[in-house]
Amino acid sequence: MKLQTNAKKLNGTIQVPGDKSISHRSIMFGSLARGVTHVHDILRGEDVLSTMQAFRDLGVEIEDDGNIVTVHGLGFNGLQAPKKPLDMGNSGTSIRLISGVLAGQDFAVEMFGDDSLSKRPMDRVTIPLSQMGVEVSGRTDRDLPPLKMKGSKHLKPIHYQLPVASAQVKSALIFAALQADGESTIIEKEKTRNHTEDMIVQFGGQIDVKGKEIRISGGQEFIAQDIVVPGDISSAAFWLVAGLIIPNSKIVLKNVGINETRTGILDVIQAMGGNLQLTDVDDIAKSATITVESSGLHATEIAGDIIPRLIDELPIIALLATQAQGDTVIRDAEELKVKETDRIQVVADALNAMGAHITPTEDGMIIHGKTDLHGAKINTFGDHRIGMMAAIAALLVKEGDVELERAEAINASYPSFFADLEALING
Ligand code: SPQ
Repeated sequence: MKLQTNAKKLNGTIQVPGDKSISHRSIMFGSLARGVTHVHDILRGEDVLSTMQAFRDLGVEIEDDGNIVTVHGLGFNGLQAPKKPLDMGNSGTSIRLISGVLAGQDFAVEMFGDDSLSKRPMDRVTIPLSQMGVEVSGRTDRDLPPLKMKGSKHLKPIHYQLPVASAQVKSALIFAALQADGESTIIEKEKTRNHTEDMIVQFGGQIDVKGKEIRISGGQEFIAQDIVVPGDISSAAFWLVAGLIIPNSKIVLKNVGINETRTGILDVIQAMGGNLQLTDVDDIAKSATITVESSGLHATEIAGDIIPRLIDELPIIALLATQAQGDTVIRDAEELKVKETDRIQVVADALNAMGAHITPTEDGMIIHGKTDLHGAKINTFGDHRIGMMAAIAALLVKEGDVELERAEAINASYPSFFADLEALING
């Protein structure tokens, strides 16, 4: 599709869709709880729809009246063997977390996904799950999908130090540990998003978290809940950056999730001199209104334990850095290589094609700012965040067209993205 270029300003108030990580988990915990869970403001992006369909295929009744999603939980013992392979679409969260759920079920399943998911390594979950007694294998030595697995009703507890900073691996092991015979210990490499841990407590379960060490007992039961999903800061990130880099702009983002394991982008914006304000802060719901205005920006360094707090925002932060004075350095972000695309290479290639000066490195990139951007042909390669990053970059382009191939990838996390963009352009 042809993207809108040369925006004069962006103005208005946006409610971004529900948090993707919390939406996935609300379906999972709702299915595993006893009773009826209601989920308000869920994200109806394709990734979450994959999780919903997978649990329907496992026998869970899930209704959606367009407003509230109702999950009729079956408990850990009520899931049924699916009649066909489970389709995880584009969603790494679905396949990895559901592997942990199915680790404790004694039926055979197969899980597959699209071309992008079929290139993502699953060995990070299959290795520890095998140690717990699960039979699981994929393609090649990295266990690429499709995954074939057969869990066990007698899972061994695990004591495992994560070799990667990954909330998906941590969460898969937590779901397995919840069904194991005894207490498991999981030690994180870096602290990552903690929505799974939060939701265990919310659903009446027990988990002991001390810094990077998590202890969890098997044989727990959950009680159905009412969940309200806050707006996704990873979706809000596109408007935060757009508001900062497009002249004469002011964007107000209502009810955005500000769980501290996700707010690294706010720290980066402040470090770069961006004009950003938080109001209506709700400490219980962990949400706030965030307002940004066009700003002069300077380069910064992004590395270390902040990386997991902004991992999915790095593509759009790279664009932000192209509009900042000086060299922005991103390090310790090698995990970007195993996302929906190799986000180091694909981000650098896309923005360089538009005139940016980005040097990709082994674990990040160096962005030499500030540069003007021009027209180009960009391919998402099936990665929603590359598509949205390109759409925001195009707004800066004064000469030439920006053509986006495979733009439909954006539906994974933000189906109303272009409607919100139009509202801000006309605002
Ligand atoms: O679900 P998927 O495809 O892996 O989605 C991404 C994204 O950009 O939306 C990553 F590509 O988000 C992950 C995130 O990077 C969602 C997630 C979660 O909900 O637990 C955790 C992170 O992944 P990881 O590999 O660091 O655990």
